[in-house]
Amino acid sequence: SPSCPDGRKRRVCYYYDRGIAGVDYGEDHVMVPRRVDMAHALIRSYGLLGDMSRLRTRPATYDDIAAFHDRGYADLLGSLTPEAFAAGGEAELTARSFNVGEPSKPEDPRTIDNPPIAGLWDYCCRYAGGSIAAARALAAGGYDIAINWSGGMHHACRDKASGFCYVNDIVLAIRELLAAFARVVYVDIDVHHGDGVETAFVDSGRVMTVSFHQRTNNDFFPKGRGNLADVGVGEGVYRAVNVPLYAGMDDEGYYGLFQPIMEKVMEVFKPEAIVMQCGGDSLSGDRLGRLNLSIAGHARCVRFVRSFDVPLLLLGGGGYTINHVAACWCYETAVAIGKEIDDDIPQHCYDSYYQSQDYKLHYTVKKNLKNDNTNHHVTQTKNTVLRNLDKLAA
Ligand code: V1S
Ligand code: CA
Ligand code: ZN
Repeated sequence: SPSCPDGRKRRVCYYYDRGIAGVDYGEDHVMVPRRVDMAHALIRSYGLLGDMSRLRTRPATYDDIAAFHDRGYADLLGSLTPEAFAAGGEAELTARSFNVGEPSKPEDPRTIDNPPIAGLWDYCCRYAGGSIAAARALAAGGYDIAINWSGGMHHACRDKASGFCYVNDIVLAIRELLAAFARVVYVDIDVHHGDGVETAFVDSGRVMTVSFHQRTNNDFFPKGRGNLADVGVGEGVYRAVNVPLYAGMDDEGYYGLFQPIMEKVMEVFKPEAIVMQCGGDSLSGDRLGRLNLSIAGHARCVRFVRSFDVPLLLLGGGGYTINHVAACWCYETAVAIGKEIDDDIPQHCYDSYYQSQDYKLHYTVKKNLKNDNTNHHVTQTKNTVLRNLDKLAA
């Protein structure tokens, strides 16, 4: 069984660029890049840095980014400052045309999805640089698993920002992997649909994208994307997999879909590398997501993917209850290494953030949250996805 009974260690490399921690989306914004610094501090305090190679990241270059993104959009990202945006005129208009600062003035300017943040280009180059370097390390064959918790910005499009994402580091990393591997699977457990990545490879026969995501009244972000019936086009038919879920989904129901679907994906597509976006907003108690996964349930998916022993790139993504996210990514780092870690959080610089979870890594999930996923919905969804995947079987 691929449920990882081997206990075998993997060669793991880990990327963390301190320059990301201080990035500020704005006081009221839900995206807090400091959560990655919190995860890093936790990883260090558990002594996990000794079990991986921490490799230096080099910020992505303009050409790295322009390998996927529109040059006009890259130029905007490279030149925009909050001051120029605030001054109005050409800079503001151009930024808005690329969905930076929203296409039109929102009622409340404090809640712009993609604000014109200070140090925008530097931020993009740093998180994308980590994912590109991680992909290159896997492609070179020296490592089994590469980790960049600052990456996973799955909504960014070729020529516009979307959903807090400016540069799509995942697309850039997959393109690097395609230089060395024939087929790549992308699996996305962020609570939101991985629309930017699906769109980039929707007609590709070499990349299969799989997203599990929340759906509520058809207006959960990104609206209209990730329907069960969206299966890819042309060469990519049946190589886009979408698993919409309703609010309240628990560990058991989630894994009951994840396990058979990923097993079938591996069987029919036979990828040579896997990229997993581990967005922490699918965890119970998230500020945006309404699923009810525990850290153990989230990490069980990572453990299952790891068990196939295919070169694996682990990325971050969403996650808006920052103590939960940092605990989750620390635990998943231990899973990647193949090491058990104590539930008691060691004393470290951020330990006060974990008071509400009694200084335990595994916080308690909501007990009385209604699970809107009926058995009928779950079974129908699973059967439809498996039937589609069967069409790829030789
Ligand atoms: N849901 C949601 C949500 N909340 C916000 C938000 C909240 C506070 C702020 F200060 C700024 C923004 N934006 C949204 C969503 C975007 C979610 C992006 C998720 C990203 C990821 O986790 O998948 C990966 C990192 N935006 C919308 O719903 C769009 C609007 C439709 C409503 C909000 N306004 C600000 C823009 C338009
Ligand atoms: Ca997802
Ligand atoms: Zn998300």
